[in-house]
Amino acid sequence: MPENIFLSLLIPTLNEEENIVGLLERVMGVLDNSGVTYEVVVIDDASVDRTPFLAENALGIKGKVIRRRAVKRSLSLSVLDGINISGAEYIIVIDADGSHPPELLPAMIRYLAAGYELVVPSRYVQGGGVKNFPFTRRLISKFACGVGRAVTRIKDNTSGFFGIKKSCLEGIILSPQGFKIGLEVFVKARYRSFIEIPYIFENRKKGESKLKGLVVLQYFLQVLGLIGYNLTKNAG
Ligand SMILES: Nc1nc2c(ncn2[C@@H]2O[C@H](COP(=O)(O)OP(=O)(O)OP(=O)(O)O)[C@@H](O)[C@H]2O)c(=O)[nH]1
Ligand SMILES: [Mg+2]
Repeated sequence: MPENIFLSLLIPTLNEEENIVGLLERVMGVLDNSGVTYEVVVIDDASVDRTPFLAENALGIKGKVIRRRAVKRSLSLSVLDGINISGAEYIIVIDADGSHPPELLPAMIRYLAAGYELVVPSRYVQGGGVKNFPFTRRLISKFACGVGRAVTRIKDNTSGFFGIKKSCLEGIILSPQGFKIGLEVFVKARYRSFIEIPYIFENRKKGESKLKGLVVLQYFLQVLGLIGYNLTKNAG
């Protein structure tokens, strides 16, 4: 494992008190054994439960919690806050609900260190898949990723699990409406190489799902916005 790597691991949270401590313990266990220098940044969007408090306790000196107090919650802007305060060369973003296995972090770091500027764990490349994911969610996910292919070559483009060289993000403007932060980054960031690596996504076991009807509608608006973005970029 490369040792001269400095990594910021960003974890956006909203009411994840049932998941955050277990996830942080897994994350820190994996990263402590990996030999990289790292900080964990939890970006909490005014959770109404004990998430930020539990995260601070679990992290100790290994990271920090940003407590957002914005008028409107925003997953994209939360991740952007994390990127902005990070001093690291590499960023990895991971969900707090346990759907994304932290055990994949060393492989992601190895690919970043080998020169891939974007690394995306993927359900939709050979060897990848989902576990305990209801049939309707599977369909929605596949359909949404298919739609996302209109704006990016990344197959698992609705995921919030990715690693990127921070310099590829300089100057990019993320949409505050974008719930699918990965898609925003896959379309807007300036990376010269990427790789998707297979993994098994596991449906959240605890805590409330935020996937409501409105989110699906927002997603289609987000894709339309990104089609417009690509057209303007290509024309300019
Ligand atoms: N900071 C911040 N984090 C959020 C917000 N909404 C969701 N999150 C976090 O972002 C990650 C992804 O959200 P999820 O609710 O898991 O979204 P999902 O995976 O599409 O759907 P479910 O797992 O079914 O809920 C989790 O770590 C959430 O706690 C938000 O508005 N602000
Ligand atoms: Mg989830």
